[in-house]
Parts: sequence; C-alpha cells; structure tokens
Amino acid sequence: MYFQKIRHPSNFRFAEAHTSTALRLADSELPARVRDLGEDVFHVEIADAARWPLDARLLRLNEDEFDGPSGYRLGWGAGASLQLADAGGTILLEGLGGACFGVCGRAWLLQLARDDAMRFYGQGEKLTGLEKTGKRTKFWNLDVWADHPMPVVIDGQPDPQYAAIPYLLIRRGAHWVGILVDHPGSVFMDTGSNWFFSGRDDLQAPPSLWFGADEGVPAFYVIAGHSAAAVTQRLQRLVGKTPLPPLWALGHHQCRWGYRGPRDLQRLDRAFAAHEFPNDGLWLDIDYMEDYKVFTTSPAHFGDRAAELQALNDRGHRVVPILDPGVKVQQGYEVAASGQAAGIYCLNPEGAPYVGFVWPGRTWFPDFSLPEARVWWAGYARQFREWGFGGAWIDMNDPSTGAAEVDDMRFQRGAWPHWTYHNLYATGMAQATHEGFLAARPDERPFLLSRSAATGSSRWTAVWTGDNWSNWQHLRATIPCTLNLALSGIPFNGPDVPGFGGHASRELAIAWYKAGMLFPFLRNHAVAGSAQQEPWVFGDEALAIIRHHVRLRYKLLPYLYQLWIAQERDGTAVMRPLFHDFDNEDGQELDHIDDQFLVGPALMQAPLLHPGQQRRTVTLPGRGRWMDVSDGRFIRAGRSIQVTSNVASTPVFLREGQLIPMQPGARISQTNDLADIELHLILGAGCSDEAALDYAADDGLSYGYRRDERSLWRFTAWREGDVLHLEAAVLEAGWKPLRLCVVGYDGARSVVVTTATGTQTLTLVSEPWVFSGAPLAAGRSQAVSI
Ligand code: MIG
Repeated sequence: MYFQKIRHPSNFRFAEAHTSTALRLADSELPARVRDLGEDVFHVEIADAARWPLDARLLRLNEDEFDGPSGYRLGWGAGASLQLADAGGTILLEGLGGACFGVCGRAWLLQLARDDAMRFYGQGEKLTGLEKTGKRTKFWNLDVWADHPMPVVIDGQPDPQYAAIPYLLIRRGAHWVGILVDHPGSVFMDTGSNWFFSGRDDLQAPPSLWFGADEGVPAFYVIAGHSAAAVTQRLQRLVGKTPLPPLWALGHHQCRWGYRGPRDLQRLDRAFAAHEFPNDGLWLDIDYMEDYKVFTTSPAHFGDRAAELQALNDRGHRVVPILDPGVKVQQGYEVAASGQAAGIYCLNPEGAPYVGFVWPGRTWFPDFSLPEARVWWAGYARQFREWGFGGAWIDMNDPSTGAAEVDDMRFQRGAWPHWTYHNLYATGMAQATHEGFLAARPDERPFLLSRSAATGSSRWTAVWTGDNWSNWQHLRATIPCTLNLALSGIPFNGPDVPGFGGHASRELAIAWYKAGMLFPFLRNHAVAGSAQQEPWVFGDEALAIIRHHVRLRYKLLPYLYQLWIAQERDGTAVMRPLFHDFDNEDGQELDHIDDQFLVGPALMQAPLLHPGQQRRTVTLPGRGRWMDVSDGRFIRAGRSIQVTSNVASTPVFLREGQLIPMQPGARISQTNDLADIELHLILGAGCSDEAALDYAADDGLSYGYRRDERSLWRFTAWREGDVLHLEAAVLEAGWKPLRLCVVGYDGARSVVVTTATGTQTLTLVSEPWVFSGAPLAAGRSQAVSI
C-alpha cells in the first residue's frame, strides 16, 4: 500500500445537531443540503464557502437524468446523523449519532454505522479483491510502477492504482446502496480496517465506515435500490453511459512495447492471416514517435505513412498508437511552441510551465482543465486521425511526471492547486482526444483506451488496468478488478493478457486467454525486454487452444454487441458478478464469488486459475438450469458442482431460457456481418420457460444507428417436447434483413418459425460444434430470411 495512513475520526470535530438547512458544530453552522434527485438518487452537499472556498468540481454529472419518484428517504436525524430509510421507514444506513459529519481544518469526513452483515463492493480499479470489508484506501491516480516498490507490484498488492473512482456499493440484506463521492482529488475511505496500534482499541468506538477528503467541498451521491443491477444502472446514468463502441474495438488486439511502425505491423498481419487468427487492432508503443515527441511519427519507421496505414486498414487492421500527454521541451518542435503560444500548459507555483521528466525528457503538460487546452489538443488529435490511425491509446495520464513531484503542477492558469484536477487529468485528455477524432470523422465512433480514469471517463474512453505481471495471482486478481470497475461505472475495461511484466509461461498464457476471452476488452500486451508473447510463440498446441477461444469471442460478437447496446440504452453492466443477476437464495451465498462471472445475462464463466488445475467447484446461481458447454447437459441451479476441465477447455455455462445470437460457423477472419446470425436457443428437454430477445444490427462503425439505420427484431421462443418454437417480429428495418439459422440443444429435432409472412417447420440437422473442449451435440436449421 502506498498510503499506510489516512485521516482518523479521532481528530475530527463532529456536528451534533441540525436544522433543515445546516449542520451545527459547537461554535458554527455549516450550510448542508440533501436533495432528492428522483429515482432514489440523492445528493448531499455541505457547501460552506468560508471553509471550502474553491469548488473544483469541473466535471458535472447527470443530475437531471432522474425523473421518477423516490421510494427511499435520505435526511438528517438526531445527533446530525445521516439516515437512509426505505419506504416503510426502516432505517438502512445511519451515521454515528454525534459523530457523523466532521471537520478537521479543511478535511472533512462522514462516518456511518457498520455491521458485520454488510457487504462492500465497487471502489473502482483496485487489486484488493471482490468484497471490500476491512479495507483502508485512498483514491488517487498513480503511475503504479513509478510509485510502488516493484516487489509489491509483482505480488499484486499495489494500491492505489491508475484509476480513482471513490465509490462504495453496500449490500445490507435485500437493499443495495451506492455512495459516490464527487471529488476530483484525493478521497480516503475505511470500511472497518480496525487499525489500532498493537491491537489495542482505546477508543471503544462502535464499528463504522468512513470516507472523506483532505480538502474541497464535501459532496456525495447516495443511490438506493433493491438490486445491485438497479443501483449500478443508475450510477451509470449519473456518471454517463458508455457509448456504443465500434465493433472492431470488441475484437482481439495485439500490442507490444517494441512494435515500432508499419514493418512490424505488416509482419504481424501476415502471421495473423497465416494462422487464421482473427485480430482487429495492431498497436504501436512509444517507439513509433520521433524522439518520443507526441503527434510525430519517426521517419526511420514510417515511409509513406498514409499508404502504409491504408494498406493495413484494407487488410482489416486498425492501427492504434500511443499518445502521452507530456510535450517535449525543445526548440523548433511545433507542438511545444504552439502550446506555449496558446498558454495552455500547467503552471508551477512560480507561474512558469510545470516541468516533468518522462520519455521525451523535459516535458510540459497540457492543462486539460482549460477548454482552450482541450481545443488545442483536439486539433492535433484530429490531424492524427486524418493521417489514418484508427484509435488512440492514451497513457501516462495519471499524470506521470517522472522524478518531479506532481504537486507543483497547478491548473487553471496557475490559480488552482494540483488536487483540484489530479484524478480528472486523464478524463480531460480523453475528452479532448475524442473531440479531435470526431472532428476528423464525424460519423465514426471513436475508440480510445486510457490508463488512468475517473468518475465519468467512460463517456469518452475504455480503460485497461495498467501494468500487471505475468503470474497467476495477477490473473486471478483481474476478475474482481474488472467486476468492481463495472460496478463503479467503468464497464469497458480489461487487463493486459497474458500479463505485461515478466515472462508468460505457456500454461499461464493459455489459462489467461481462456479466462479473459470474453472480458470487455481483450489485448495482448507486454513490456519491452520480456519474452515474446504473441499467440503463436507458445507452440502449435497452445496456439490452437488460444485461437479457438479468441475465435469463440468473435463468434459471440453479435451477443456481446447487444450487451453494449444495453449499456448505452440503460447503463447495464456487461461483465458482472453473480450477485448482479441473482439474489442469495436458498442458502446459496454469492457475496464472495470472485472466480466466476457473468458476461451478460446468458453466459457464465468459471475458469481454471491455478497452475495444473483440472477440477474446480462451480456455483450455479438461481433456480433454473444451466447448460454445461462441455457436454450439453442441463444442470439444476441453486447448488455447487464439481467440474473437471483440461488444458484445451474452460468451464462455461449457458443459462436456460436465453437466446444467444452468434456468428455462423467458425471464425477465421475479422469480417463481421451482424445481420447474418445463428440464434442459439438454450432450452433443454422439459423446459417450460419462454425465452425472449430483442436483437439489433447495424454497420458496427458509424452513428447511422442513431439515424434509424439499424434493424431490430423481437424473438420469442419456447419448447414442446423435441420441437422448438420461434416467433420473430421486425420492429425496425433501417439496416438489412436478417439471415438466421436456429440452433437447438438437448435432443431438439425441429423448429417452427413464425414470422409476419407465415409459419414454417425446419428440421434441425445434427451438427456438433466445439464451444470449449469436447464437441457439443447441437441441431442446426437451414437459413431463413426475416
Ligand atoms: O513508462 O509506453 O502502462 O502499457 O507499454 C512506461 C510504454 C510507459 C506504460 C504503459 C505501458 C506501455 C509503457 N508505458
């Protein structure tokens, strides 16, 4: 842990009473306001301009989003204690009476009563596990390798990480409550770490949890609801939903610190083609630049840049280079000079441009908190996109400043101290880059990947979880990290596969690819100097296994794409923990399951995460059945089972009563057509469920879908004996008609398809296919057009 200490309630003075507009301390009053924003979203603000003169909340959240009534109530009770009650008046969350809101100079803190039945999640990007009871932490973006000792990094313990989302999701029985601190700088939080010297608790304090900040206006949101899913959706609407990504961003990406330019990428393109391994993104790390100067390309590595990029693009690969914010301080470097002329750099306390030391050497840093700095940066980003680069990978935006203390970097032309924009720096960079890309191609969905992030950044960028290590504990840690990011409003994220630092073994590479094949973002990336880890370097058998599972991701793209449509529509998480979709029922406890996860409503993975592992326990949540893709059996849920697997396979379960759209046949290229699908009906023998799916298709690239250039079908399906029934209605027809085959399981022999033009019965011809491991018995219909 980077920060061993955080502020402690003992040093705070607490409000003891309240009026309708203020909290009363011994000798003063603090204006305090609780607002009900609607739909059980509340805002609490203690805006005392005397104590907190600077309101640094530049990124406004979507408070106007909520228009329904609230069932819960939030307000101050006796002892100036914040209280959340449900519709029946039962108190669900409560401050410690007389010790709820406190101040310590400019620091503030809010303390709530804690009991052992509470469960805690969220907290954004952290490697501290799925459930967060007993954690002491800070939210402060860091360059992890630069700021933590290397043994801590390798061991998988560094905290904080690159992205800071000061959010806590609390489960208390059947209620879920999210608390989001609205603060651009350092926020601290303690969920019961009980940090007493020598184990002695001289305070005799009741169990509590607290959060606060060192300075800045105390403000936070409270979101209450009856499920983790409902609270997460409203959090996402509040901070901003993730716009529908271009389809290529959901593919496989190949990166390495060491690819320098088109020649390296052409070699990769040939290898992917030779191995019939689908891949969408080819990435360039810092060596593609001239002297590490941002917005340049090295003449040594590029020839006719436009032609080279076009040729790669024609072969189905987008080229995604890295952009670092630091601008090299150098005479005659146009970017540096124009930024200086525009006066858009961060200043130090003496009023000169702040200097840091990163890859280019002495560097200045654009002040993305200034709209004019974002416009300046967007101008270069636009040109960059026009050169033919497909996306941007924005790095070092924590911001990383080398040996120079970041605190001397000030914002708003020097008027604002560093904390006011620290955690938002990457988000400003993402926003500016996004604007530049849109200016270059107004009708193309931009794709950005950022290292650092904050509340709200998912409006502009996906996130990768930074520099991890090729070892098993890092593999295991990726699952809860990605799940908690999704619960915290950053659904589009993923780790470097199969680890950035160190050397991935063959076994780890296979395990990581199998576990990560359906993560929201999938990129192979490695540090300079490590052993090569492209999918084909581990031998033919490993290549075949990795390729199979990456092709499976591509086969599932029509399904994955629907999950992103749902995210953009209502903020639904994509990859999520079991408790997002299922309650603890019948004695089945899902609170701590961190080695299984759901990808959308229909698919659950339970990967092998230890060397040599061939068996594991799998919890099947809910009351229905799950189909085991290794043998097609439908297994009753509400219990745990033992499964065996092997190097070639990974345990995956499909939820009965779901319809899963997939690409037809095996995937060997990155060519997609969302209007040509197999619809897999997960309905086992004896199933009485009715299944439903709205399926949408568009070009996967432009904003046409916002102009009605998309098609939408509504499917309903059920099973009677060995006959499947499928009803299909066309709800929108702005894109293409649908070519559809039906795939059935568990002895289904025919399907009766009903559309507006009539009913036809199609035979399901036995066509086993390999989902993972052994062939899976299935029946497939001929294609129909809808
Ligand atoms: O100081 O650009 O996290 O993905 O390969 C290291 C080189 C800078 C850190 C990124 C990593 C990238 C590396 N960068």
